[in-house]
Amino acid sequence: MPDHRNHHPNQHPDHHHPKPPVTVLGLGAMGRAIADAIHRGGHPTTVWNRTPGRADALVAKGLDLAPSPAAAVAAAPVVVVCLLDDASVRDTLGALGDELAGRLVVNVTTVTPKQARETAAWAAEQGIEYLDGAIMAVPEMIGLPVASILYSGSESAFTTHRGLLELLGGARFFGTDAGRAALFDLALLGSMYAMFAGFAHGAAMVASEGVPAGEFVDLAVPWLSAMTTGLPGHAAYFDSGDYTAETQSLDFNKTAVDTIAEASRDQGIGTDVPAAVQTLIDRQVAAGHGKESFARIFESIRRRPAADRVG
Ligand code: FVH
Repeated sequence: MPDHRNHHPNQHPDHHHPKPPVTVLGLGAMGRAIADAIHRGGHPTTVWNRTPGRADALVAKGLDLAPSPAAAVAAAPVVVVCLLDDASVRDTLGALGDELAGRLVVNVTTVTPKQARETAAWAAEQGIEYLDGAIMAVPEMIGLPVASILYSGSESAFTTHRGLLELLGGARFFGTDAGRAALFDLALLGSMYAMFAGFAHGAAMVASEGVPAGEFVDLAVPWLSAMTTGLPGHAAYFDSGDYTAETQSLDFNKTAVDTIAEASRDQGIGTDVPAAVQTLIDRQVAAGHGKESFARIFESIRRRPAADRVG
């Protein structure tokens, strides 16, 4: 686990131990937070952004603005890339193979595991050291211990530059397969989006009778928090493949979720969220697993469903 004992978000440069220069490509909300944290950590920091003007506040703090990606790359041995998506990374880095050769690229743009692996393979061909990063934080959290960033790819880069990486938040290495951090990133984000969709559905249900979400949330937070204590039990089912139900069978939960869908229709709201859960349950029930645990919905997801195949 990262060690934050010597870390403070407002670190200032130590002139006795100068830190290596760092370049940050991309000054969206996240790129700006990253560049600022790195600069506060004492690294001479050069930035570039496609659209001019987004660097003004950083330049006022002493960061250097490069006129082009090539000039930005030339300014530092470590290049942090924080762009919108994989396409923008390709747009920006694609023509910079020669300039980037011999440097380290830390790509914290959200990408798929496949895209991360492809970028890592491209980097290896160009003689670029590559570390893929997945940010589990919003910009306001960058530089604070509560921020968590997952890395995979070059282990030596992770080890050598750990101090730099920990300026952004907790840093955890997931192995030399560059796609691994992205895998965990999107798995966590997927869990989060489903939870938020569930909350939105609940809020819509009470809103149908004039209850504000601000009132509903007071009940939802402790309820959902309590329910997360069941996750390790679900994980045990998933890992063992033994779905013998002690309580809460699929049949039992089918009744509950069907009732939620019916109530949603009665209240005049959409049923997309419970419908998704109904689909997962129904596929298992149809295959004869109704007496097994609700956790068996994992089997409806873990292999891409063919219309005629379950379990
Ligand atoms: N912001 C957040 O809360 C999330 C937290 C989790 C991780 N994400 C990921 O971080 C990446 C950057 O996010 P961001 O918040 O900085 O995003 P934007 O503010 O929208 O800035 C996008 C930057 O990308 C530049 N850009 C877009 N397309 C191109 C392109 N074709 N060529 C060069 N640059 C491009 C854009 O430039 P501009 O529009 O200002 O010219 C911004 O610098 C992202 O992967 C999140 O998923 C953040």
